Formats: sequence, structure tokens, C-alpha cells
Amino acid sequence: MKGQKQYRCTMTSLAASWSIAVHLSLVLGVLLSRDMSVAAQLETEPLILKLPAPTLKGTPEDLPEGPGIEPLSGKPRPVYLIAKGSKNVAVGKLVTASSTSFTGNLAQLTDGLKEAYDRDVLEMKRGTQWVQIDLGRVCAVQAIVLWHDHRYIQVRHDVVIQMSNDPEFKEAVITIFNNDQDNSSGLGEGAEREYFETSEGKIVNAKGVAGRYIRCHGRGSSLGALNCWQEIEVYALPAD
Ligand SMILES: [Ca+2]
Ligand SMILES: [Ca+2]
Repeated sequence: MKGQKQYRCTMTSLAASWSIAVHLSLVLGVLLSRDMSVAAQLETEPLILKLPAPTLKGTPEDLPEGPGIEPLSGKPRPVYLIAKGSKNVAVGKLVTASSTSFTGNLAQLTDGLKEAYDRDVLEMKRGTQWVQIDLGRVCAVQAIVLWHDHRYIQVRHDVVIQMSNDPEFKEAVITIFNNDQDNSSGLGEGAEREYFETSEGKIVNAKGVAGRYIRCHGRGSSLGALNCWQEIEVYALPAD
């Protein structure tokens, strides 16, 4: 009798678990389909960038390689789709940094100029350094495009991009890209690979994260210890 009772209890709890599971999957299904319909409402269009001319210095033969580095693509980048109506909201915006520059000034990061000339490059000291853009208001950021220094074909180290509404980046910091795989910059282990940044720049998908400040970290490159910057573009829709 005792055994039968236990069996009945087990069957009852199994039935209850099954009904909870079915209920949860229905709720999840509703939530997922609602998310997908929201995503479907966002119409997209190709991101059109004003690209600088490629460097005349050519491609070195001894490029760094390894499992942590995306090989250099010799082909033009495929069309990148972005939420329709996205605009570069970084033009002329205030830039601050973790250190002063040796050459160039911070305003050059958002001045629209990014040719492979020395005069279009800001050089900062070695070690992990950051530059930060104040968009002036909270924006739903779709993509961030980086041009560190395409005078030379190189791999920049510890590219870590974060967003926050706190200018000090002490609270509610969202990391949207991190390729510091060995955590040498101490911001967390990055899952992304290092990459060669050419005149096409690097497009980082910001997935609509809302924020006012964007902080871009770096730690030298495969060619030198200095931190260099030419331009940062931030494509966004106005936040709700
Ligand atoms: Ca510039
Ligand atoms: Ca590193």
C-alpha cells in the first residue's frame, strides 16, 4: 500500500512538473514571438560609410597570425545592414581621454577626417588607455565604427568598447566588444578575436544598447606600443 501511495505521489508530482513545463514553454513562446515581432518591426538599410583611401604603404609579408586573430581579408566588406534611419551622432561631439596626446588633439576623433596621413592621427602614450565620447544625450546605438590607425596594416591590442550613462564608468557599464583574450587590460577576458583594421574601419554591432557615453580602450598594436586614433563614428536612432 505504502509503495502504491508513493507511486501515486510520484505520478502526481510528475504530472504537476509537466504542466508547469508546458505552461512555461507557452509563456516563453509568447515572449519570444513578441521579441521577434519587435525585431521584425525594425526596418534595415545598408550602412553607407564615407571611407578614406587605403594606405599606400602596402601590406607587410610578416603579418601576425594565430587562432586569436581574424586573418586579413583581401575582399571588400559585405554590405552591413543597420536599423533604418541610423545617423552618425558622434560628429563634433566632446571627446575625453585617459591621457594627453603626443600628436594631434582629441577633437580629431569626431571631425570626420580619417585619411592615412600623419596629420589625421592622434598618438597617445603606451599601456591601456581609453578615449571617450559624450553623445550629449542617451541614444540607442546600433553600430560603432572604429578607425584606429590605417596608415599601416596592423592588429590593435585589447580593443574593449563599453557604454554607460555614467561618465566615470563606475555604474551600469555594458561591454559591447572585447578582444582582450588574456585580460591584460584587466577589464575582463574578451571573447572576440583580434583583427586587421584597414581603411574600411571596424564595424562593431552595438545591438541598440541605450547610453550616452562610449569608452574605447586599447593597448598598442602589433607594430608599436603607442595608442593611436583617427576617427570613431556612432550610428544611432533616438532612444525612446
Ligand atoms: Ca579624425
Ligand atoms: Ca591583451
